[in-house]
Amino acid sequence: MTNLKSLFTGTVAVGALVASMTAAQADTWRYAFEEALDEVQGVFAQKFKEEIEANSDHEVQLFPYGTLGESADIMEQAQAGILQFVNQSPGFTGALIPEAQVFFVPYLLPQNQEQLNEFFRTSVAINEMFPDLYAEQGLELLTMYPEGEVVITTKEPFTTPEDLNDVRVRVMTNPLLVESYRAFGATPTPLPWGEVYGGLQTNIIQGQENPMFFVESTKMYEVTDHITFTGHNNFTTALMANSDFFDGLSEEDQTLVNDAVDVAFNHILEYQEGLTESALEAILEAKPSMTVTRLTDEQRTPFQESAERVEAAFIEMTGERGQEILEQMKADLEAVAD
Ligand code: 6CS
Repeated sequence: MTNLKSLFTGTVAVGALVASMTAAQADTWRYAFEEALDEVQGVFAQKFKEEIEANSDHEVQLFPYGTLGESADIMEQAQAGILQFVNQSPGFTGALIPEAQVFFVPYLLPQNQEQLNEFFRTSVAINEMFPDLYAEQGLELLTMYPEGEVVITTKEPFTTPEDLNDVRVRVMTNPLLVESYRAFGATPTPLPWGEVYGGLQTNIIQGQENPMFFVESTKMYEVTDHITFTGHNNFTTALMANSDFFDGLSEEDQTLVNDAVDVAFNHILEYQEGLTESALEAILEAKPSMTVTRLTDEQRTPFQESAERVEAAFIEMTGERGQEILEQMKADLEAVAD
C-alpha cells in the first residue's frame, strides 16, 4: 500500500514537472522608448504590448521617455540585458553604429508617404544588412519605422543657408547630423532631448528639428516662432531586443515577438495618417502667430546641393561598409519609386 502510494505520489510529481517544462513560462519583458505613451513610439509600444499579452502569458512593462533616463541610458540598459526591448532612433544609435547615420544624408528619403512606407517594408538595407551591424552591438534589430516629415523650428525665419549663419540648431547626438547642419550653413549643437526646451528658452540654441507631432506634443512652439518645411528628411526610428535575450527565446516566442512587431508596424503607419496636418492645426490654434513656410523648389536647391558633401562625410566615417549600405539604400529607394 505504502509502495503504491509513493508510486502514485511520484507519478503526480513527475507529471507536474513535465507539465511545467512543456507549458510556456510566463515572463515579464521590459521595454523602454524615447517618447511619451501617447506619442508615436508610445503608440507603437502599446500595440506591441497588447499583441504579446493577447497571444501569450507574458507581460510587457513599458518605460516611456524619462522614466529610465535619456535615450543613451536606455540603450546601455538594453545592451546590459536590464531591458529586453529598446526603441532608439538612428539619430542616437549613429554614435554607436556609424552606418545608421545614413538616415541623415539630406534628401535621401522620399517625401511621398506611400513610397516611404513601402521602402521601410521592403528595403534590403534595413531588413537584411542593418541586422548584422546591430548584432555586433548585442542588439537584435526588430524593425525600423518612420515618424513623419522633419521640420525645423527656429526663433527667426529662414529661407537660405545664409539666414542660418550663426544660428545654433540642436541636433541629435551623431556626427553626420552635425555635418549635415554645417552644410546647411547653421551651427549644429548636438544635445540629448532633455536639454532642448530649456536650451531654447535660455537662447543657448535658436532652433531644432523634429516631426510635427513632436513639435506639438513637446510644445516646441512655445520656445520657437517659425516652422520651416525644408523637405530634407523623415524621422526614422528602430525597435531592438537584447540579442542574448532574443536568442534565448523559444522559436514560438520569437515568432510571437516578430508577429507583434508586424502588427505594431502596420498600426503605426495607419496611426500617422494625417498626423502632421492635425498637429500643425493644434499648434496654430495654441499659437496663431507661429509662421509656417514651405520652401519652394528653388529655395530648396542650395540645401539639396549640400547632400553631396554629407554623403562624402558619411563614406569617410564608415568606409566600404557604409558605402555598400548607402548604395543599397539608393537601390531600395529606386525600387519603390514610380
Ligand atoms: O529629437 C529627439 O531627441 C526626439 N525626437 C523624437 C521624434 N523622438 C525621440 C527623440 O528623442
